[in-house]
Amino acid sequence: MKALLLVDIQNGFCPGGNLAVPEGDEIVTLANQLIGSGKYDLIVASQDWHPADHGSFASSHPGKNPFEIGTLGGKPQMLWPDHCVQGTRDAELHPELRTAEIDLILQKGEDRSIDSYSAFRDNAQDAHTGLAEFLKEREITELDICGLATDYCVRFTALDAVELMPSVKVRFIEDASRGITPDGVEAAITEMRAEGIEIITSEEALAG
Ligand code: VGL
Ligand code: ZN
Repeated sequence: MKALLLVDIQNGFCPGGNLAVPEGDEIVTLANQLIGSGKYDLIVASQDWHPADHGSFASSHPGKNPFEIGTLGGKPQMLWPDHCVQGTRDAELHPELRTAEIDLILQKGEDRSIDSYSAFRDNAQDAHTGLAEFLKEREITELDICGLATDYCVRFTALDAVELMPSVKVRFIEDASRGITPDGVEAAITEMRAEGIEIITSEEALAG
């Protein structure tokens, strides 16, 4: 059984959003082709879903600016602009994404005391979202992952997928993803490849 995991394809990570990823919106057409391809038995989308006072926001740290390093829960934390606040337009999935065909929309990042890049568990690798169990129950053996942002949420989601479901074949669809910085994307791809994740194009994904 094969699943597609669409990571954080939200207004907040697209141009005009609060934490815009360059060209983030350009993946929506490819994501829709993957959704409609008939290649997947199951389609899951994750959604960054923060309370307004989330601890990853620079605005929660007096004197700090976005993209500076602060601390959260005693650990270094990249401080972000306020983004994907629950119930706002910024947090909505991109309006052109074919959401009717998505089987599960999984929200993450609700706990203000910790960030959660991965769709599987928080950054302390502590609280699990239940996604691994959900995929195991549905006997998923192959998982294709794409979305935003390659260097943060996609990266940690893919690495957790191989760690938590060692028997599942995990692939990262590079052209259906975008990152915040080119260096971050390069490091993410190197790390994913080193962990056995196959780096593929959407053309390869659509071909099988
Ligand atoms: C993300 C930074 C903060 C992401 C989410 O979706 O990659 N990045 N929150
Ligand atoms: Zn976030």
